[in-house]
Amino acid sequence: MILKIIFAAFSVACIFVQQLAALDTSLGGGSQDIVTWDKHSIMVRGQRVIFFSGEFHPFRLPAPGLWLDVFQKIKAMGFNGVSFYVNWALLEGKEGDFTAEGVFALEPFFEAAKTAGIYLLARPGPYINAEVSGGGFPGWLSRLPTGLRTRNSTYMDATQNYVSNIGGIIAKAQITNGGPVILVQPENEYSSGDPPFPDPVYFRAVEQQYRDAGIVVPFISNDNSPHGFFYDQGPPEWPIYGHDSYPMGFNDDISEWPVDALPTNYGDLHEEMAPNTPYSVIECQGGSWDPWGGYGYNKTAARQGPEYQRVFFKNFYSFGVTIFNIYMGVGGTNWGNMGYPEGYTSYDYGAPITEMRTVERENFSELKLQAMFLQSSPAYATAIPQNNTHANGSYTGNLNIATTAVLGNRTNFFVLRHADYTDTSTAKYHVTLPTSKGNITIPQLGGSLSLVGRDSKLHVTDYDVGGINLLYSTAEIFTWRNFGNHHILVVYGGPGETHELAIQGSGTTRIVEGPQNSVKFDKKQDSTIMQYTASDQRTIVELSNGLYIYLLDRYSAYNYWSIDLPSDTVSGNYTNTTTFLSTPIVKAGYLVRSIKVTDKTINLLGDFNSTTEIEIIGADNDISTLVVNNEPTEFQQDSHGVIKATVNFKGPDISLPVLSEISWKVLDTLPEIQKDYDDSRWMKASLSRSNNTERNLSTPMSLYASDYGFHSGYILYRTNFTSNGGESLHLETQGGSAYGHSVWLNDTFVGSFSGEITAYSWNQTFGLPAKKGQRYTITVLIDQMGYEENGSAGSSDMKTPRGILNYSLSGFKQSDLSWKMTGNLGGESYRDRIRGPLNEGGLFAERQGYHLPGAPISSWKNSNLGPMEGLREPGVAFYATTFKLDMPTGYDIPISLSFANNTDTTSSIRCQVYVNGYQFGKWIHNIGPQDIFPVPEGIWDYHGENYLAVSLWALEKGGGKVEKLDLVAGPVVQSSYPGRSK
Ligand code: IPT
Repeated sequence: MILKIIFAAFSVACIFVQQLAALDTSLGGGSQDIVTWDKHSIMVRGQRVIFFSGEFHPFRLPAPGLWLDVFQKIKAMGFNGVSFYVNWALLEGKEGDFTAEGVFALEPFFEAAKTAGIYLLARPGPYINAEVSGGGFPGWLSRLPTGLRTRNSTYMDATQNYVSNIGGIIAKAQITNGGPVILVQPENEYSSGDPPFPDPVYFRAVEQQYRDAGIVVPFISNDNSPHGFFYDQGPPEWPIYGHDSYPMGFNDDISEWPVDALPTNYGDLHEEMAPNTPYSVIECQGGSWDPWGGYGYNKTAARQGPEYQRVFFKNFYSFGVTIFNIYMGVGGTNWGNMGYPEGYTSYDYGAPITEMRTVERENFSELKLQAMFLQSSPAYATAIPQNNTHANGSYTGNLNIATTAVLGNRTNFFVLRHADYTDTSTAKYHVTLPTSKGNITIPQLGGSLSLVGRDSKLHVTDYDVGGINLLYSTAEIFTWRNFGNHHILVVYGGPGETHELAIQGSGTTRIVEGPQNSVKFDKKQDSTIMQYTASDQRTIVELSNGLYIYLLDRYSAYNYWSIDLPSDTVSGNYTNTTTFLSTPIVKAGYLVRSIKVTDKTINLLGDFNSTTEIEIIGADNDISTLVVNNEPTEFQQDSHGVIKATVNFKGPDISLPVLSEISWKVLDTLPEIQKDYDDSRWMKASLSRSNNTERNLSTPMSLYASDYGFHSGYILYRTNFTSNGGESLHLETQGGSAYGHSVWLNDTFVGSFSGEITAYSWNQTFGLPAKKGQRYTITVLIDQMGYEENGSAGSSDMKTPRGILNYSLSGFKQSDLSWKMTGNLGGESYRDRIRGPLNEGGLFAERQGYHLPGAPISSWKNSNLGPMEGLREPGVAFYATTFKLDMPTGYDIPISLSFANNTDTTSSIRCQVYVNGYQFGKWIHNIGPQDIFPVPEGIWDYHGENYLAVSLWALEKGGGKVEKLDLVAGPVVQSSYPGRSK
């Protein structure tokens, strides 16, 4: 089957060989030799790099001063890479008008990556998916009379301005120019669509656009799953072949894992499809997006939590993956209408680093253990994954356990899991592993090993600990260090598990910490064998060859940090196993960012959320000064060289304004329903045809918002008629999942649709209280939720129109009515170049710029409680206030806006919040699930005046209010990161 697909793709390719010949022959490899690859891994200046990367979207954190903080946390997780998308819709809101300045500028992002020592994989699209409006396509593409993601020149020409500009910006940041970018992925999951899609000629043409823009580093692809697309084309060199994997699916709350979801054949497929490129997973599920009405991100994080990470990620290690990107590595925010209709404001994703940039999820700690192990194991990069067709029972004789081997020249890796990976029971086993001393059945010192439910473990044999041979270990390795004749090895196991290790060479052993009977020792195979049961009381064993072994349980191991410093002074490479493996290990708490040893001084930078005992393991014996977060700190150094100190946590004084107690101003932001409202400057719906290839018009004039250049937020329509008495109005509107609409006849409310998760469009008939002979205005307000994605190549899904699709007014012909409409001020000629093309919608207050700091609110009416006062009738109000923040320095304290209503007593309301002009939340109480909206420092001014505005649209009779609105601070971290407000 797979071969058939490959063959089909190949034959399609052959047809286009002549066209391909016309393209630049340097495709695939680029014309540089800094980043190279072979079948095992990429290499940077000849040094192998296991590219462990987390997806991070700068456009979802519009506070450039925080980017370095995020990069440092990724580095602390043991990762050396970040993959990032660029969102075209934000950079070319108007065709031909590309701009990437301010919060949209990428140069500071590149600079921060470089400072932290993070390599970048750039994924600029032009199509990105990513749960953003239109999958990253700007709204004006809706008007192209062609399918999207095709070789059609109308589409290709439309992409050219963006690709040449963004390609040029990325090109400057390539490693060949001293920047952090080492890989580029053109397009995104260009893998599905009705035949003839996916089209190899189109794919090549996109690559060519990027080559023309100056990209010389290798390309990498991301097939949506391993089909093998485009691997076998493009002489003389191929791009690296990669694919994505989301085995757990999305929006599932079930604690049961899906069956048959563990991809055990991907290693074999890789050998069949792309054996000459490193095995690469470009998006490995690291959480999940969450839809309107979804379960919320804590559930996502738990479902894709440590058990999932161990079973599914270690399965990828069993295929020898060396390019491994976790999607998402870092949560973010769909601020300013950038999200797609299925998603709400938060894009936390349940990621290891949260939307608030905290690192307290266990997902972070587990990934750190895994990444740190692989970065400490250079032998892994070249080890060969073995076919695992007969994995069940192999090496253990226990058919309930599957073992897959990755065999090196000398060092071997074995990945064990339950044969039924969903099994929740514990399996006992013995394992017989090949070693340089022959096959050894483990444990040798009695008892048995155990694999708890939904777990996976890595065992090693003949593993090099800086010149000392670890003959085998069933305990997992966190990391090791080599300091001349002083060595450290840190291992861990699940609490209560028995583990056995063998260190080659005779010699004596001594327990230097922990109960004297906690380890069984013996000598066999010319080695010291030791067995321990993992617990929260650590044991440290000293061997006479200078090796100290830290025997831990997994939860204790979470507190250990090992930092790969930003760049190697000799090669300039951002990661260097040799220097990394001679930097002291730190036991601390919340986060360690860096450790530097110069002369006799140690400088440690870390973040603390409680008073923490720290240890520095592997420092020279003559350290005279310890500086923690720039403060000289008292310490003791014990006879084994371990430095111990206490870092005190002092809770900050935080005073935040109480939003129900400060003064608010209010404005009626629906003047459109008033008699004297002047809509003469609105856009007349005058197009009798639409280029929209997704849907034919059902109205004499197009009412698709995209035809008039309105692509974000609320949209409004108005029409007039003279009544014959008691008309009924039928409307079909469309806005995407969870959207809503309200309709007025003059200033009389006639009805609403308050939204449903599965209702993308809605038909509704309204009886109008209209009196014969009188002239009326109908006003329609629609919440459009963003454009659909366009995942299927060649389709026009993103053009799915927004606005009024159809209408009829009893007793009138459709053509008797003429409509006017508006959306954001200026449409595609948007005015706010700071916050970009999507941040504003068509609400009156937005069109006046009243969401921006400096709005003339003093002339507005006073409002006692602001949005907590609310409306007694359907309508839209705009509340605003200003207040000062004076947050303590030396801490990282996220501030969120928290909405709370009692579900039973509330009618449908929709709120949007604006912080200093940035729309940072859409709260739809009757849909949910998001009530708390984090806003980053940088959007808040932590040391000055802030302008907060909240729009409140009450959709039902009786109006509505926000019952409780608060500023919430925390979690509080005493932070060594200085650069937040920049
Ligand atoms: C994959 C996309 O490439 C990525 O942009 C994002 O949308 C992700 O899904 C889901 O969060 S597409 C894959 C699920 C088929």
